[in-house]
Amino acid sequence: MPDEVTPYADPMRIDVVTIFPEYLQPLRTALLGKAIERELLSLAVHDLRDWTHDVHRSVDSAPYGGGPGMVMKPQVWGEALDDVCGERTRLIVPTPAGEPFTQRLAQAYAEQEHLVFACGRYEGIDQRVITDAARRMPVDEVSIGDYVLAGGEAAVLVMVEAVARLLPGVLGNPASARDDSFASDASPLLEGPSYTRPEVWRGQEVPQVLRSGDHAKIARFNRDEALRRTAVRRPDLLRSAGAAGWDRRDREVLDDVSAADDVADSVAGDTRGRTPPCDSDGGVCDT
Ligand code: JD8
Repeated sequence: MPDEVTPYADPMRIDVVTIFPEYLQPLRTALLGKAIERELLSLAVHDLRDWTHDVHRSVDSAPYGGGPGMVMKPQVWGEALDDVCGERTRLIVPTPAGEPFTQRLAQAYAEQEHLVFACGRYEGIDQRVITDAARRMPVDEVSIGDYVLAGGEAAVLVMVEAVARLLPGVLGNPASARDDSFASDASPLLEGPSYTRPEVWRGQEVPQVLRSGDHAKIARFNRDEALRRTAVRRPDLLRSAGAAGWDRRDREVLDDVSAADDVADSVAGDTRGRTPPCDSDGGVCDT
């Protein structure tokens, strides 16, 4: 455990509003649970139904214009956000129709004093709740990926973990956040493969260079592995980085991959992301 970190003047405050408060309980475990205990951030989870006034505590009604499902009512959300949001609030509304959540956005959120997450369910939240809140505070409609969830809670688990690990004192070794993948345009590469003891496992040997102690060779090996993996799994990241940042060896590695790619495509079709079967001598396959 790193030496005691003096809690910062005002650690970040996070509020979450949802009709399933228990869904956010995992945020009080592991790394984030420790950070909350050490007051490096504060977390409050609110039940939206606490702002209903009818005996059925209803939060949804039929959509105008027809269509499937139900929509969450503006009045309940309006009262809830009036109580939970303040002067320094940035409101984040998860939605599949939102802007992509990225490491860059996580870094921006980690600079904020107060984040409020509004978890929708059903077909979503009446849009006037977002436009009304935007009259008083910055509001982000954000998506964590191009797939459809049943509500915003799972997205909040993802975003709060991505933000909280960037807060001062949360990670034992802050360096591990600094060289995160996606952390900045300077590092558009995916993480390469990792290995630990034993040296040989099920006939697979840890690459010798990693046991050589030659830090320059190890750094070069890790970069080559990260380049290959990124070229195969996320060529879009290489394109967005542009060729300026590649040195001669980088280009050699990337040329090999695209050459191998063309062969692979021409022979057997696309192997993206799937670990090809290891060749017979049990050596570690490079992907
Ligand atoms: C919030 C309601 C469900 C969505 C009808 C299914 C984020 N990447 C993401 N995928 N899905 C969500 C998400 C889904 C949500 C809500 C976020 C509130 N739903 C709705 C529209 C279609 N049902 C998300 N972030």
